[in-house]
Amino acid sequence: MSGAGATSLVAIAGCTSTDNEGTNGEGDHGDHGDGDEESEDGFTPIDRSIEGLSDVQETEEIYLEDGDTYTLNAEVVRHDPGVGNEIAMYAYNGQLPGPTLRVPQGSEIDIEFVNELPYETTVHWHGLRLDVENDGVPDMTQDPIKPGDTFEYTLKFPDEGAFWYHPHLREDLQQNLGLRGAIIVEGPREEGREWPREEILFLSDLKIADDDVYPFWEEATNHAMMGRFGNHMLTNGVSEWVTEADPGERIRLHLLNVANARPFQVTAEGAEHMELIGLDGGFLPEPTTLSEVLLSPSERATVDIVMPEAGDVRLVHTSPHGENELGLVESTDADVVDTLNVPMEPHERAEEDLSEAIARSDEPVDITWELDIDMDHELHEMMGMGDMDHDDMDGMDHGEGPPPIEWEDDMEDMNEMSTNELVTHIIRDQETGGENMEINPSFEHGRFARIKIVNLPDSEHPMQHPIHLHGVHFLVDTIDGEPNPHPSWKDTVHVSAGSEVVITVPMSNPGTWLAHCHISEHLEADMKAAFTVEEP
Ligand SMILES: [Cu+2]
Repeated sequence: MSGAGATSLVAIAGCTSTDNEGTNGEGDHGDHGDGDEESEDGFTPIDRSIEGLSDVQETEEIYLEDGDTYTLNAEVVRHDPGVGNEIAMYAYNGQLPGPTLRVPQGSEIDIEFVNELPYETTVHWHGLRLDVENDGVPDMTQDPIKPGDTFEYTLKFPDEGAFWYHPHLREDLQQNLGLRGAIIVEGPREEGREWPREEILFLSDLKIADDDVYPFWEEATNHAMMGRFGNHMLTNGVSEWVTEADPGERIRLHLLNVANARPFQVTAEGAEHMELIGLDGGFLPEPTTLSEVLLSPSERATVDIVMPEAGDVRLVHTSPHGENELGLVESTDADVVDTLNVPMEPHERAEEDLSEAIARSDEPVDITWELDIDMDHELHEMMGMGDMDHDDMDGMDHGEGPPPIEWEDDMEDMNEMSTNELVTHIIRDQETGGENMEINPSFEHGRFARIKIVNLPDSEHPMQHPIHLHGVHFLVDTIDGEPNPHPSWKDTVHVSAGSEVVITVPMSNPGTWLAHCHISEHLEADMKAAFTVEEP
């Protein structure tokens, strides 16, 4: 799957620094070699040396049982993600994606985490309703883990489904460079029912320039306005992901959007059909046949595809800007198998689980959050716009409100220079006017809170925001006043520009938790609030 074993390396242009500290990427990251240039604003590029790094490894499936301890590290590896030369990437246990953890529902597992990156990090266990001290939020639930230090996480898995883990410190660079892994929580499975073969697909992108990633600065996050959109699409860290299946075979795909900013809209061209089974951590009461599935950053979908009697299936990202191939399922020469009428593992449990939240649809909203942006005057000056009315800015004058989704970065220069020092993304409590970490409403344990999220259509740069709540799961109740056609427990809700959604959140897990936008650069630009679930 990777460039492992390649004998010739293409040196990164101008990079002459060496790492004498061994193979794990630790070392003096103050030495950037002669060729690394500061940005115009004096920011330092991160170390991109590949000297002495180990090759990336294949992703392993790790089966864990209740009470097990597993050791996980984060390190720098060398890998060609399909750009034609090896570059420095970040990996959990040397693997990209990191090891897949398969665990039984209801179990408890310890993770001994070792930070072998040259930077501080933490690990967030996305979607798990675990105890708050294990949630991995720096300066909130734990101190940042320094290079060389360890941290022990205790994970709990009350819910069946597909979850994931990723860094929660400089996520814009650490996750983008490869830190992500899947957690599959397996519930009880019924005798005589089929569970199809599963494939886990991490969808992401990289912004490549001059044979390496476009620079990341140590001191600040660039692309803070829109997020970093890549120009290379990656599935499981490679640009040409391929598998094989028999004609008529049913394959269960866990699709995870782990990009910084890009929304993916996935179709399965050539498939007999595609069924939506679940979203984020949850299952739908009934599978739904559909032609495409939209995933904002950190959202997941579990879909079944059924292979045609003849021919391959192409997994494609489609947007108004065109198509990108994400993967290929090649047909074998085997006889056609009929999986269309085989009884599948049922999820009646999902309906029962969700019914109490669905029944709250008529209840009033408890709090309303507005999504907004504040751009520094300096950014306007830099673009030569002075005090120009922002309605006149290129790409923002649409007459009938903003486009609901920004599919690509069509203001690249301005986006790149908008650091998180110049742009603040805002969650604002409509009632109190409190913004970002000034917000921390408290809820009684067991209460079903109703939160409305309004993505202001007339902000200075309206765009979609995927809002993620830690520690709890929720039902997306309505989207622009209409009932959600795909009810499921979720942990992230995509809110289009100019849209409003209402979510119903069972306040099930005591602690003070983060709620934030999962566009990595928006998180770095302060787009986060807290909420508290009281002790029972
Ligand atoms: Cu955002």
